Amino acid sequence: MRKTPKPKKKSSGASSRPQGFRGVQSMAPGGDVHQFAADQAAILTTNQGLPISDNQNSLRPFDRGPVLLEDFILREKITHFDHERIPERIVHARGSAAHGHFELTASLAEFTTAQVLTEVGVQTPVFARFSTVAGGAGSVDTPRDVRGFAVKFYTPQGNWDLVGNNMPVFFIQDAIKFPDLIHAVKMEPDRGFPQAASAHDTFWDFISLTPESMHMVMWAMSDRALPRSLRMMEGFGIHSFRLVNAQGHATFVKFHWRPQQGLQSTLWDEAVKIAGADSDYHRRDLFEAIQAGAFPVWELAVQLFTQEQADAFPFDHLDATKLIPEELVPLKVIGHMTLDRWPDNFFAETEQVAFCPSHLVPGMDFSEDPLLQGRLHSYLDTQLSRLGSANFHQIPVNAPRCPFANQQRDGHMQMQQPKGRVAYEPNSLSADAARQTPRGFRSASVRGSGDKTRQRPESFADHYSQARQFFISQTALEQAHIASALVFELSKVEHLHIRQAMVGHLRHIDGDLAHRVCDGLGLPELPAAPRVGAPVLSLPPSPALGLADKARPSLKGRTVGVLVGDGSDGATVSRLKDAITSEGAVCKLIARKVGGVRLADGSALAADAQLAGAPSVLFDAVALVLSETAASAMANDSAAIDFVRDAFGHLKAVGYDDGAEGLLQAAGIDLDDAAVVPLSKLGRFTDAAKKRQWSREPAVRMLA
Ligand code: HDE
Repeated sequence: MRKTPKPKKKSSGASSRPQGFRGVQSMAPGGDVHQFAADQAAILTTNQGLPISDNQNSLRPFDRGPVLLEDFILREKITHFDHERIPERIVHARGSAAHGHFELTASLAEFTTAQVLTEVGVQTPVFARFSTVAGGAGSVDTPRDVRGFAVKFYTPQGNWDLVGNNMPVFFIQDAIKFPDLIHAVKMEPDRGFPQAASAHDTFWDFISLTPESMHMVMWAMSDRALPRSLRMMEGFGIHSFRLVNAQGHATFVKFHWRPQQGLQSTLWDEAVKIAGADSDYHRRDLFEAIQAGAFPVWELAVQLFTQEQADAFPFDHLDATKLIPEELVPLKVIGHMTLDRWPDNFFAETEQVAFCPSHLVPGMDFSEDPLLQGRLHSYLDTQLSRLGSANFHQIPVNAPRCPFANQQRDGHMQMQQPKGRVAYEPNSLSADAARQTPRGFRSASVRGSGDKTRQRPESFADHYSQARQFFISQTALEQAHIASALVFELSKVEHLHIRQAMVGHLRHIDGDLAHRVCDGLGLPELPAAPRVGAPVLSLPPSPALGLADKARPSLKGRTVGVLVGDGSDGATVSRLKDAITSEGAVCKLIARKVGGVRLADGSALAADAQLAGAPSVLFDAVALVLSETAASAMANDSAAIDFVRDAFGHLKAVGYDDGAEGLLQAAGIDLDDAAVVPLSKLGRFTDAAKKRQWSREPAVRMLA
C-alpha cells in the first residue's frame, strides 16, 4: 500500500494557508488547525493519493450556491462513509479482543502431532475475542448472558481457532435448533425488545419446551453469567475434539481455560447498575488492564480420555449439554495464554476477526457431536455474509502467519497477485506450484454403521442428572442466587403457563429449588413435573463446578474508589493510595468535582472522576477520607449515600477515616460489620478489600 508522503517544508497543496473565509473551524492550541497539521501530520489525500487542500468545504459554483456533482472529493468521502458498516455478528455481536501469546509448558506429543501442543517453550501468537451472545454490537457489557471465549492461535501449521464459551455446556444438543434458540432469546420480533436480555416470554417459552436446556439454564442463572471482568472468567471448548498422534491414534480431548486472576462475578443488582454507569465496563476493564501492564493470563488445561473411558461414562460425551466432571477425568495443565496488546484498530481487528471451529491444524480432529458438526458449516457461511468475500482470510487479523498457498483464485477484494499460468492441481507446468503433502491434515479414522436417521440417540435422553449435580455442587449462597435469578427472569414472563412449566422442570433438578422458585413467583401450588425420557441419576457433588471457591483473594488488577472532599487529610489519602497500589490495584480518587478538592493543609488534590459519574459499582472496594464538614454535606447528596450504601450492599469492603463516620451513619451502614474498617487499620482494610464479604449477604438482601 502506498504510504502518505510526509510534508516537505512549506510547499503547495495542504500546507498552504487557507485563503479567504472558510466557515467555522476548530483551533489547535496556539494557532490555526491547518497550520498545526502542516507542521506535524502526514498530508491528507483522497484514496487515490491526491493531496487535499480543503477538507472543510464542499465545492460550489458561487459561495451561497448549490453543491456541484463534480465534487469528487466530497463524493468519495461520503460514499466511503456510507459503506462503513458491515453486518454485525448474528450472535456474539458485542465483543472485545486483545493480542497475546500462548506458551506450551507440557508436551502432548504422545497424543498429537500439532506443533502448538508439542513444542514446549515456544510462544504462539494469539488473538482472543470475548463477547456476550444475545445483544447487538452496541448493547451493554454486563447483561445476564453466556460469554464467548474465542482464541485464534497463529501456529506454524496454520490457524487453530478454539471457539468456546465461559460455560462448559450448551442449551441444545443439535445444531438444527440453534436458529430457534437464538430467535427466542433475541429481542421479540414484533416489538424489538428486550435487548440483550433473556428475561422475557419467548426465551422461557422455548426453554420450557426444550428440556435438554436445563443443565445450561442452571449455569446461565448462576453468577457465572455475570462476570466481574473478562479477565476473571473461565473458558471451555465445550465439545469433545480429537487429538491424533503420529501413528494415527486418536484420543478425545476437552479444552479448559482457567484465569490466573481467579474467577469473580458481580451480583445481579450490581450488574444492572453497572450497565447504567458504564455500558463499556468489560471492554474498558480489559483495555485499562492491558494499558497498565496488568496482563491477564489463563492456563490452558485439557481433559484427555479414550473411547473405552467414554463408553463407561454415565452420559454421552458427544452431547454438548453434558460435561465431564473433573473427578472423572482430571484436568492437565499444558500451557498459558497472556494477553498483552490491545488492537490498533477496533474495526480492522476485533470486528473483522473471523473465527471458525473448522480451523484446526494437523494432529487434531472433530468429534461427531451434532452441535459441533453444525458449527463447522455455520461459521464459514456467516463470514461470507458478514465480511462479504471468500477472501476474508486475507484480512491481516485472519491471515495465517505461516506461508499459505493453493489454487483458489479471484473473488471480491482479492489482495494477492499469484504469478504464472497454473491455477490447478495436479499440473506438470509449474514445478513450484503448491502440492499436497504427507505432513498435511488427515482426518482420524472413525468406524460406524447404521441406518440413516433423524433420531436423537438414546444416550442423549437424560436432561436433568447433570443439572441436579451442578445445583447441589454450589454453596448455599450460590444456590440462593440461582433461585433468585430464576424468580427474577420468570417474573418478567407474562404467560403463567410458561412460569408453571419451568417450575415443573425444576422439580426434576432439586425439590427445594422448585419450591423456592414457586414461592418466589407466588404460584398457588407446585406445578406438575413433566415426564422424563430417562431416569434422573443422583450424581455426587462436584466441587469444581462451584464459583465461590475459585475466587482468588487479591487486589491485583482490581480498582479501589476513594471518596475525598474539601478538608480531607492528605497524609491519609497518600498512605491509602500507597497501600492500594503496592497490592497491584488501581486507586481512583472520587470527588464531587473532577477538578479535585482542597486538602486540610490547603493544598490541591486532583480527582480521577466526578462522584455522579463514578458510582461505587465500578470499584471492587471503597474508602472514604472526608472531613466532618464534607461528610455532613455529602449526607444530603444521594450520589454519596448511594456510593456507600451500594458498596455495602454489594458486599464490598468499606474503609473510612474519623471524619467520614457521619456519612456512613447517614447511609445506615453497620459500623460493626467486619469489613467496614477504620483506615487507622489499613492492613485490615486492604485484606478485606481482596474479597467479597459473602457473610454479609443475608443482612442486606432477601434471596429466594
Ligand atoms: Fe457460535 N456462532 N454457534 N457457538 N459462537 C457464531 O459466527 C453457531 C456455539 C461462539 O468472537 C457465529 O462469526 C451455531 C457454541 C463464539 O467472533 C455463527 C451454533 C459455542 C462466537 C455461530 C453455535 C459457540 C460464536 C456468529 C450451534 C461455544 C463468537 C458470528 C450449532 C462452544 C466468535 C460468527 C467471535 C459466533 C453459529 C453454538 C461459541 C452464526 C450454528 C456451542 C465464541 O456462525
